[in-house]
This record gives sequence, structure tokens and C-alpha cells, in this order.
Amino acid sequence: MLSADLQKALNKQVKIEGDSSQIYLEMASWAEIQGFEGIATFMYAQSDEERQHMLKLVRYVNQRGGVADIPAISKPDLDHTSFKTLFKQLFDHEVYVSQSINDLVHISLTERDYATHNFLQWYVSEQIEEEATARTILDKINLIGDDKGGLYLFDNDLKNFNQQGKTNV
Ligand code: OFO
Repeated sequence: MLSADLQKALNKQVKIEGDSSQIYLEMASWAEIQGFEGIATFMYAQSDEERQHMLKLVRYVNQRGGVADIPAISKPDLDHTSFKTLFKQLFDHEVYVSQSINDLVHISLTERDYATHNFLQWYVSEQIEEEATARTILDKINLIGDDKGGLYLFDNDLKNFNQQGKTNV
């Protein structure tokens, strides 16, 4: 059975994962309107992944005798001045998510809830991957700058990113 504190912390993470899904969705839609099909495809897929992260938590809380709290949808507030500002926000967000997972791991250990600790290890690994992906994308964007040709090629690369097992950005 989950403690009240751990349930609260896990439910907070449910909301964070839901917010992540909305952030990627917002970026996907924006990129689509700008004509960047590859970036849009990548972001739509990431948004779905984040929703899965949220669902996994919801099911876990309920499975452990808790009550999952389904959050309201928040509107993302992103700066679209450039791709650089956009992807920087994404990277910062993933760092924030990793920190939040670390805090959860800490609480589970403090409470000696080893089942939750074990459950959270999947998120720990996932965040390593997501942070690395966001960092790689940001590095590329920093290199490309405002070069239209570079952006075109980058967009093409991202089109196949999800099928390629996230290796070739
Ligand atoms: Fe849920 O992994 Fe990113 O935020």
C-alpha cells in the first residue's frame, strides 16, 4: 500500500508527464504549420510517449491501492521566437522532469517502499534517453542556426527518427 506522501508525489508526476505530452503536442502542431514535417512527426510521437508515461503512473498508483489523480490539461506557454529558443525550452523541461523523478526515487527510498523504487527505475533510464535526445537536438540546432538548408536536412533526419530506434539524429 502506498503512503499518503508517496501517493501525492506520484500524482504530481502524473501531472508532469501529462504536461510533457501537451508541450510536445504544441511543438508538433507548430512545426506542422511551419511546414517542418519531420519535426512534427517526431514531436507527435514524443507526445504519445509522454502520455504513456502518464498512464503507466496512473495504473501503478491504482494497482498499489492508491487513487490516481487525473489532472486538468494545461496550455503550454512556449517561446517560438526561434527553433533554438523552442528546443532549449524542451531540453530544460526534460532536465526538470529528471529532477522530479530523482526526488520521487529519494522519497521511495526514505520510506523504504522498494516496490515503488523498483517501478521508478524505468523512468530513471527513460529520462537518461530523453535528456540525451533533447541535448543532441539542441546541439544540432545550435550548429545550424538560421541556415535554411541545414534546417531542411535536420527536418528530414527527424522524420525517420522514431523508426530508427532513436539513433540517427
Ligand atoms: Fe516522460 O519523459 Fe520526457 O518528460
